[in-house]
Amino acid sequence: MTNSSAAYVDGAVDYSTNIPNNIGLVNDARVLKALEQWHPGYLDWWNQMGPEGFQASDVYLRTAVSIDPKGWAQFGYVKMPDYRWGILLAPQDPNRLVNFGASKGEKAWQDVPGEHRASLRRLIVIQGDTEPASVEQQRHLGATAPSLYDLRNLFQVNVEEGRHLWAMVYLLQKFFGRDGREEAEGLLQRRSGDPDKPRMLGAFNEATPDWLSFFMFTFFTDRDGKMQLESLAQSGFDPLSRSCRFMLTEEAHHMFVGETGIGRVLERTCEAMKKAGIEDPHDTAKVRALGVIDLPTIQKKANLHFSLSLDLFGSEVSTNAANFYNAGLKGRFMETKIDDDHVLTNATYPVLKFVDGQIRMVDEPALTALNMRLRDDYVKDCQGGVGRWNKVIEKTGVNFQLKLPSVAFHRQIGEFARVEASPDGKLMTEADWIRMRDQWLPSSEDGEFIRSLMRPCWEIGQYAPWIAPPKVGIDSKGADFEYVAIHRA
Ligand code: BYC
Ligand code: FE
Ligand code: FE
Repeated sequence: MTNSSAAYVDGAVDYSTNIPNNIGLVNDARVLKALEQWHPGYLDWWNQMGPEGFQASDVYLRTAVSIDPKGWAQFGYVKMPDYRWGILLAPQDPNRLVNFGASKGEKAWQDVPGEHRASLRRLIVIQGDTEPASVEQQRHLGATAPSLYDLRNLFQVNVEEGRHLWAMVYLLQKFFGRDGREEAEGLLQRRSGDPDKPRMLGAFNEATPDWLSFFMFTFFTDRDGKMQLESLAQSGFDPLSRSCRFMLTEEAHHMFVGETGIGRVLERTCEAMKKAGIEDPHDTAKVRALGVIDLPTIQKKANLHFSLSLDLFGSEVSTNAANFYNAGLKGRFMETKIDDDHVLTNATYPVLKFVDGQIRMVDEPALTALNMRLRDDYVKDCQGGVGRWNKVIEKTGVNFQLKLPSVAFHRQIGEFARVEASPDGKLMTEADWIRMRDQWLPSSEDGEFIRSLMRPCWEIGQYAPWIAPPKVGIDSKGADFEYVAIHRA
């Protein structure tokens, strides 16, 4: 950490201004002032819409103190409203180029190219909008946390999503003048689920009613965040790229919370079944009587959150996506590792479509198929995690496997928005689908059962009976560390 002089060590975070940063904000009076003016509104938003009831608690949080991957985090007790949200960008590479699209080979842009201003602003605003939305969706969960460890992880995710909002607001304030300031204001005005001023993307207006949903959300929806950030990290607009690259280092923890959260639920359920001698995972009444979440209900939650997250990729065939790529604004997952011309004007990509009453693969121009391509990469990434969950089940000897549903199942956006399909991809009439709905998605009865288990467990080292303790704690602490010192507001 540096002292309050104007100089700052590259990579280290300057805490001398109100807004911690590693970009020499102290020398950029205009942007510093704009951010300082935005700051109180942000804190109002946090106090109103952030985690309910724990603002006075001491939370064992990680704060970024450097962008060096080996030493960027510092742990300590913080009251959330005092968290040092700041602006952190990955280091600049002076030789970086635009790596794809019509401007491929140019030096990466340090400023916004005039002709791409509107597209870029839109991408940044949409990205920015999801961050506070997720905090709003999760704000009631503290009251039913299954342990102090989980409570702390929830709050860590929440403060970092808050920081991701800061990351996008910085770009708006620095590069988009007056309309950037208006958009930054708008990001504090919209509210998840509010019919009059909803958040921009569908999944971010859904409820996160319980901890099973929270874990599924951080597994499936934060993973969309990862894929989108990876694509934006390829951007020819270098400040966006650098910003997203740092955000990705934080994203890894969010997905860890989701994956291990569900893994611990599976472990607990399977152990309880084994101990009680229940062989049939579908005997839900017996399993539920043990006070654990039956595996078919976990599958239904996965079906719901996977399908909601698939909608976040937009239409399979999209001229927006083609334009973003062509303009050098948003690339593909692992763009620079792909062996092709990175222009794609002559390439095709197979897209799953609904044609003549059937689901079929159709070759489309690769440029317009970029959303489909990113979604394919996403599905592969999800598949890996589901495989790891199935290993947890297998190890206990219970005979059950979780499966990702078909991409045609339960969709609101794109090719499959107008058809009904089962989780294994069979097309069906709407009436049949409605009849089967509660077999495939959480029913109100499932919701009530889960809610009945959601009792807070706030004693140090204690875990709610429906979830196993973690194998390791945070920052080399044990499962019995006091991760949150609760002082109720
Ligand atoms: N809901 O050509 P289309 C994260 C709109 S998550 C509502 O099909 P496009 C996080 C679309 O805006 C990552 N509207 O799609 C996770 C367009 O409207 P206009 C967030 C939708 O534009 C957890 C129209 O439909 N980041 O970070 O190619 C916790 C036609 O669009 C939806 C990004 O998404 C929808 N689901 O792609 C915290 C990256 N889908 O223009 C955080 C930035 C589409 O006709 N965003 N529409 O008015 C993008 O790259 C693109 O906007 C999208 C959509 C991929 C979202
Ligand atoms: Fe985020
Ligand atoms: Fe996240």
